[in-house]
Amino acid sequence: MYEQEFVNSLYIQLYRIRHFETECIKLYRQGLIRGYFHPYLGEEAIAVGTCAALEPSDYITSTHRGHGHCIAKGAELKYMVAELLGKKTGYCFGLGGSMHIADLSKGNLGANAIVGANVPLGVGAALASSLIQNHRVTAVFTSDGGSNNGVFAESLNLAAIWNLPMILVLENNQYAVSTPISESTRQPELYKRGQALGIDSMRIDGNDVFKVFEKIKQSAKKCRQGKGPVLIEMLTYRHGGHHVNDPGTYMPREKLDYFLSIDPVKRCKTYLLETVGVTEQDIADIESGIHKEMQDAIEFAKKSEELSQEEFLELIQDY
Ligand SMILES: Cc1ncc(C[n+]2csc(CCOP(=O)(O)OP(=O)(O)O)c2C)c(N)n1
Ligand SMILES: [Mg+2]
Repeated sequence: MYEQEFVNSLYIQLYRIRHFETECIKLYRQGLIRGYFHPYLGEEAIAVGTCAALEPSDYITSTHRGHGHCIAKGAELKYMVAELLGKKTGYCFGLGGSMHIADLSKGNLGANAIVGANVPLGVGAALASSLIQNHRVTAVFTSDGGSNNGVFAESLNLAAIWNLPMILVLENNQYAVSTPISESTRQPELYKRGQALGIDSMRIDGNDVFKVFEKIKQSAKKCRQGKGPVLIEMLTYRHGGHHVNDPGTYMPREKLDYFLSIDPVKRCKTYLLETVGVTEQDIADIESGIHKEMQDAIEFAKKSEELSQEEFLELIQDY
């Protein structure tokens, strides 16, 4: 059995991401968030289990569906909401938006809207760690769609031949937009792509936060011993369409119901109640604390301003 404090910390992060996404979808529907918004609902255990198993100084690179990765790696909700609302108090001065959030102070090297493009960036970070021997591990989040981008194979091959300290976290939610993996590959067991390159690779239940934590912990240890990289395919499912305005009607109801029944947030809550022995009131207290944090974050973001033209021009001088 896991310690109460540890399970609480996982639940806090799972629920924080769940609530953040739910509230931000409302802001999106009010027209306050522009562009695309790809919810992480249903996949929270992957980000939370992974980042809980990393050291704070380790790195991540993230994707277009990246809010959960950022929060799990320690992002503050108020700067996240401000970024989504395009405000200058956001992580990237409101210039990056939903798909381009970075926070170098927490080792988040950035999300990326180009599917697969964060994989070579992660290899670069891992190569740097290997050369300067800073013992940091890079967890690269990618997706079933990302694994079909050519750069995926090239990057993994380099990581393999150079034994880089990199964990490829392959979030297999079984769709790239509306295309099921059965139509995009003949080999739906995506971890086998790592095996083909001589990489220690496996598939696990991506809705089980404890399993994710354990496998990442072991993999990070291997990486720090110079025995990386590792590829972990994490099987999961979105709770809805590809983005907020996609009703996801192509997703078979029984399959969605199955994944809703193994919802990662509910599973961790059940563990807290039935195995750790916390009370419903303890859980309600955690959740209301997060509701308050999110309310404050939304207020902070709404009150913040956008960059002025002068501020924008001054800022880009440095780049
Ligand atoms: C290189 C590239 N091709 C196409 C797109 C358009 N696009 C955005 S998300 C997406 C599907 C992504 O599916 P997947 O990689 O499985 O990630 P998921 O959305 O399921 O998390 C596509 C095709 C893109 N952003 N980048
Ligand atoms: Mg996918």
